[in-house]
Amino acid sequence: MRSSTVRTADLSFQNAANSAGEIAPPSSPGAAAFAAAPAQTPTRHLAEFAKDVRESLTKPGQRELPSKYLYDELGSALFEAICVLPEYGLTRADARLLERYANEIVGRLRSPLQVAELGSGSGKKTRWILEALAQRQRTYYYPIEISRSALEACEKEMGQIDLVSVVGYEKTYLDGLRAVAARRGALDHLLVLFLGSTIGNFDREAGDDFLREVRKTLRRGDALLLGTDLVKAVATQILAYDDPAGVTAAFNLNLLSRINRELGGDFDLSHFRHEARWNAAERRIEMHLLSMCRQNINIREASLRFTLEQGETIWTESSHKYFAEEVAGMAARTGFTCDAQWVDAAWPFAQNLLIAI
Ligand code: AVJ
Repeated sequence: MRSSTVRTADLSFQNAANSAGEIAPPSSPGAAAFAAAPAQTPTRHLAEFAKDVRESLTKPGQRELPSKYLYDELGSALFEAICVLPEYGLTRADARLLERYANEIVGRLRSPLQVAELGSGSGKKTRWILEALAQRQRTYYYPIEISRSALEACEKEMGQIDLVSVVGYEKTYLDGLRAVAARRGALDHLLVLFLGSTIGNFDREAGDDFLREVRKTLRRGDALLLGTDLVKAVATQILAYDDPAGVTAAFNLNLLSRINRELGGDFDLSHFRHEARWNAAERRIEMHLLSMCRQNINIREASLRFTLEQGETIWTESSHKYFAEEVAGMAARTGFTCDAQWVDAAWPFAQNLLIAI
């Protein structure tokens, strides 16, 4: 049987959604699956963006911007480009492990199994898991993604796999996961995918909190496949986040252009430089935007004016790196057990299969 995924921008279908902007997955094989309507209006999105920008840029001490705002349409495209950089081995290691061990991973889980993915991106590497699973059962796949362009690409790609039905959720991770978990049948097990070391964007403590929240949405025996980039030589890690072609610099600087575009900011990008730092104490790469001179900034829609000193930075992202051995502890602290771990030899990266206990 063919998969039956339909994506529509037709407003009449969005009207069929409930107030939370969700549409129920198809109840019978062959029924059409529709992606969720946007959960928020553009104005609400903008008001929240403005508030987040104002709060993070006026933090005492180190100014910041939330990394989730790196991923507008251009930012998502630049991230896709980062993933094919020779210096950024992370995504290829992630994909290699999934390609190589998909059958083994899926073999450890019980049917009937539904799959949800947090921050699916374009979802290319997820194909290996879905294909392995579709060999034994019809599979419902729920990508959860705040970037609409990435979600659309993912739905298009995964909807082509036989016996896989895709229902996208344009929502934050936990809201999306709660919606997916609430709708499944009494006997359905859930596999949650959190790939690409996206967990690394959280501080270690916030990462634990997040895993606990994920656990709350799950039943005992449900699974979380967690991708973690491992600690490696510092020079290798720096190059991965400061590539000579300047793609990561463009990705970082685009956050300032996004603020200019969407919030009426007046950042002059030529007065900033991209910086990638290794923070050894926290075991993380930090991306910063370094102010090259003393400059006044005005962001109209955030009602914000401030002065950046020469040499001052805006901290835009953290990418925590892990020891393979520390994942079992993360699992134990958050209501899981680490059932299995697969590590890539060429680029130290681990897939960890966590089971809810
Ligand atoms: C998508 C968050 C895993 O931290 O490595 C890549 C994002 N930032 N290059 C990462 C990113 C700069 C990436 N994650």
